Amino acid sequence: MSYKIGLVGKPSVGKSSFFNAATMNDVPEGAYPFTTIDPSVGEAYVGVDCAAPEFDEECEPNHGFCDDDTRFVPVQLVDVAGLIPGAHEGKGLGNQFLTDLNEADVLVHVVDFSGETDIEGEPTEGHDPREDVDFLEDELDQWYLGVLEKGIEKFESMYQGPNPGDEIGVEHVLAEQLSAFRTNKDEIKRVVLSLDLELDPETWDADDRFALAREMRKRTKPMVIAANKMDTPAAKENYEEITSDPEYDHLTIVPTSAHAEKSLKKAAESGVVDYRQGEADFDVVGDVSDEQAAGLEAIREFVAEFDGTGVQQAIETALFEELDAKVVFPGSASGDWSKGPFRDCFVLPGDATAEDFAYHLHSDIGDGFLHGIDCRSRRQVGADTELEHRAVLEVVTTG
Ligand SMILES: Nc1nc2c(ncn2[C@@H]2O[C@H](COP(=O)(O)OP(=O)(O)O)[C@@H](O)[C@H]2O)c(=O)[nH]1
Ligand SMILES: [Mg+2]
Repeated sequence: MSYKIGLVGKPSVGKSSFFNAATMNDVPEGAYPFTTIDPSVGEAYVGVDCAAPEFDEECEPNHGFCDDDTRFVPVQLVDVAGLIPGAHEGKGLGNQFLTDLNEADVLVHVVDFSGETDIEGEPTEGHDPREDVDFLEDELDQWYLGVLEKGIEKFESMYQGPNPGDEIGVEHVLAEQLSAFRTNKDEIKRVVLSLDLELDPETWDADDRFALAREMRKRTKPMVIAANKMDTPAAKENYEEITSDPEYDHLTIVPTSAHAEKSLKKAAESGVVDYRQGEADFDVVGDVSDEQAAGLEAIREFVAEFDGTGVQQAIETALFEELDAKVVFPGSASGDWSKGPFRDCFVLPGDATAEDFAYHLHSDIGDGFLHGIDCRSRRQVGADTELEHRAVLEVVTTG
């Protein structure tokens, strides 16, 4: 039931390293294409300010954990196998890759900003990361276009009935064909109209079809770029260049070093440093060799410059900004925390209402929904009220 964040990109960009750093699991890494054969699924966390202190409570998380008033809520991270050019035609792991990718709610496109891997993931120098960004977008767009064209074909071959009012709208047929992309006829209709097209595929030329495929992809595959290997000098240069290139304004780019995150987590695990994931600093608390100390100081400079290692930031940006999700805490307006204070914290779609939240808790709670109570203001909240990010809500039911 938890949200799925998919790590995508060509081979050898650091997807498995990012995955391991974020989940602290051990998946083989190395500069070989297809090291990761099956998508690996692990648990990562998004951090939010815990609501418990506002209520003078100490939270007791059922899932995830709380560290110094930051609540870490579990999400699933999927390390999708490396994508190579031509996947939409079945190359590499082709269609399997695309199927896995569809299961993700939001994507983190890991890009090797050091330029030390070519488009197929083989070692090189001076490769322009922009090519990788373009290639992934194009690969996805071609895939969408293929599915869209099948839908158009189906529509055009349909018998349209003898009376003008009997026709089936193209949006119905396309919605069915594109259903794996989690869209619907209303969204398709909106997109068609937003592109100044008519709801009649006979009037669409090749460019129109491509524009439609691309727009559908953008809407249904929200994505963050993790500019990885930012601990290398070449990556910093590329980062400067790309973030000031107006052609790439549409991207959300988070500078990351999977290596730095992994080193810090390992050092924290062995008691050498005190580090909370996502933070821009850490304390050395154990004995370290000169070599270790130098390594840690280099990481300290990095996290100071980029406001963290970027791994946590990329995951949180994907979920909260690109996907626009939010968290809601079930609460007690009367302060009855006898079942344990702030045990749960749920991730919900950005537009989730009080009633949606009730259904998320349990279908019986949704069915019996009377009203909600905002535990901060103690005000009553109606079924259709959209909840705020970090809302604390009690649900009052008939039962
Ligand atoms: N400098 C640097 N190298 C990295 C970083 N992340 C991964 N790498 C290296 O890039 C290579 C490919 O990493 P891997 O995680 O297997 O990539 P994948 O094929 O995309 O899963 C390995 O040699 C990693 O050590 C990073 O943040 N900085
Ligand atoms: Mg891998």
